Amino acid sequence: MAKLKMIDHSGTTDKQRCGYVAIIGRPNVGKSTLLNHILGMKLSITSRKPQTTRHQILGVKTVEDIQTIYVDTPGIHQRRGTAINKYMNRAATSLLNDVDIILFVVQAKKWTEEDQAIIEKLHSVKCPVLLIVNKMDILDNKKQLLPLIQDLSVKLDFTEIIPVSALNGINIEILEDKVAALLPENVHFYPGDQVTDRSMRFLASEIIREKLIRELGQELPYTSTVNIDKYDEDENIVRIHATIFVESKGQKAIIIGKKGARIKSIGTKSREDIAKMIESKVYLNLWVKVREGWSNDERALRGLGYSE
Ligand SMILES: Nc1nc2c(ncn2[C@@H]2O[C@H](COP(=O)(O)OP(=O)(O)OP(=O)(O)O)[C@@H](O)[C@H]2O)c(=O)[nH]1
Ligand SMILES: [Mg+2]
Repeated sequence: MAKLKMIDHSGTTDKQRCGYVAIIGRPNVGKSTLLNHILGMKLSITSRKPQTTRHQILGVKTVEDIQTIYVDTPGIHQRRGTAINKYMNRAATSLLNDVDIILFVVQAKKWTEEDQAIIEKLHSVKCPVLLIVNKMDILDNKKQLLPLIQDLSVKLDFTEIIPVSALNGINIEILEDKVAALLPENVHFYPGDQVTDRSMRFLASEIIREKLIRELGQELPYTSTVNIDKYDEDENIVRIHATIFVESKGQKAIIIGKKGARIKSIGTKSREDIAKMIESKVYLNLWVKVREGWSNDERALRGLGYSE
């Protein structure tokens, strides 16, 4: 790296900064909403239900000499140790020693045992950890903020504590400036116009999963996943064939709904969002299939895209 800089005569790499910033926290605190707000686009799916994000997703933001590579992660949790739960915890914690900065996101006024368990993991990391206190819009009184920050400041030696609202965009620019100041000098790893490492195919499967979660609310069989069987692009249209896998016939019936009404609605909403994302006409064919026990079967998981 140093050698590269010496032979570079343009002078641009001298000023360039680039680094990885992990966004971690327990489920449902607003990590993906935060990433989307920073990027100014909907990249990572969000919902009111915990455990929405299941994979690491990179969101790259390049502004002039500064490239920040954010990594959205699944919520770190302490639930039943099924194969998928373990996969999600691994996806969220495996990067802690490989990033330049960690944003530990918590929810204002709601410190839980799961937050405390994450603190234990953070004791050993070497990089700066910023505590992001999200959902500050739910505080009825701004006077609650100072004692709240004082309480949180004793939990770990945080580099910064920043109260934000990812939903309303409060203090996000301040957060981005603090991150930029901590980034190491480095050449940019991604082209300036690249936003993510993920394929359109993957993002399409995520959009379908989001509609599934949102459409089903509390009825959602947590053990559902989406597989893209075919993704064909031609000049005028993208044709996608996808399968929703569930674990029982009962779950399949719930997703299909009365006379197929629910699967139709999931399909329409997914198609609209995918079309917006890829700026093309989309044909979407959705199937629902039962694959018993997939979420607790390492091999089935790998076959369905859950592999590091
Ligand atoms: N009031 C309020 N709600 C928020 C804010 N940020 C996120 N939310 C809501 O919190 C819920 C969870 O948001 P997500 O971004 O999906 O949370 P997450 O941490 O990525 O969750 P997992 O992927 O399940 O770990 C959604 O209903 C969001 O709209 C905020 O600043 N204020
Ligand atoms: Mg998420």
